[in-house]
Amino acid sequence: YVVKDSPAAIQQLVLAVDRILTSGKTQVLVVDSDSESLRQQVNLIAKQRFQIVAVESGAAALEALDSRTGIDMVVCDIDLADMDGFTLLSEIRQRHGDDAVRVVGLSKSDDRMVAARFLRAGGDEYIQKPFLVEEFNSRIFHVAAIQKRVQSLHRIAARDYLTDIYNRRYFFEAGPRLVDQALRRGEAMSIAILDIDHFKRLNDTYGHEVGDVVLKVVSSRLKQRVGARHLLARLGGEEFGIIFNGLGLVEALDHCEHLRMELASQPIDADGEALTITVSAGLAAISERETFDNYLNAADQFLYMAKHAGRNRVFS
Ligand code: GH3
Ligand code: MG
Ligand code: MG
Ligand code: MG
Repeated sequence: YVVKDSPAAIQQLVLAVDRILTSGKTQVLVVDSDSESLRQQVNLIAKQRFQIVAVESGAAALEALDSRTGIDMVVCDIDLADMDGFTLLSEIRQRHGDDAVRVVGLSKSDDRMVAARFLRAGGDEYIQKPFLVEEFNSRIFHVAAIQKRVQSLHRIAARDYLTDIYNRRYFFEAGPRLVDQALRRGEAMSIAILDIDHFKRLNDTYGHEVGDVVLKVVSSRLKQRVGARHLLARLGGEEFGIIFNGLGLVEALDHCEHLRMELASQPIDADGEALTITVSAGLAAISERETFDNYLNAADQFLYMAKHAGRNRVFS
């Protein structure tokens, strides 16, 4: 950000910095039906500079998790007014999977089996009330650190090493889920495969390293153009997959045509050379209940036809 000498610009900068700081913070959902106890935990966790959402029931906790993305950790009393912590825990795991949030249970129960049962049920930590502040802080901090590592491993596992866009594994994992969801909601969706034309020739002429630069530049241009609403992945080599959320065939075709023309019209600066590259693409829209693989195969066949028709074109 460039700060010009104006209050509005400075205000904008402050907001941006705040957003960046907030986004990096661990978000904790604190659940306790005893408002005094809730307040105590919120105060302690706030001192660790975490962002907090506090609720007094299991139902509210589930709602908060459904509607707010970014909650990293749930700290819940096991004896809630509307449901017990075991039910809450299993609901969380069922709805959000094992890795989305860490769950810490608290209880003033003197049943010494509670901790064992909670951990066995998939909880990440258990804290006996009343607790030492030092112990509470340390356990919360420890669990937050584990969750940061889980998230960072997830991120790495989903990315392509060379280009840092999504990888093949993530594409094939997310694809069927997105298709199902779109069909269920009656929303449009299209799937494209893009392939750089004569990429082998480029490698042979300029070397593999220049080829890698081209892959990075093409990826970053595609990423910028495609945007966060859709899913872009490198499927392998010089081949990319795009899932266009909410776009039917006509709109997605228009989008792909723009991508194709833009890539063809902006040479890539690599190793002092201005390299003009083109791409071919195949596109299929989802229509009835078929599998993700079927749509992908259809897109692949259109790609094949685009190549045979002379490349630098989109077929659907
Ligand atoms: P077409 O227009 O039919 O797609 O021809 P093409 O040459 O682009 O396709 P082909 O499948 O024959 O060649 C793809 C080449 O991509 C071959 C391979 O060496 C190269 N390649 C695959 N992965 C990488 C990579 O990570 N970096 C570089 N530089 N090249 C790669
Ligand atoms: Mg090929
Ligand atoms: Mg190619
Ligand atoms: Mg290829």
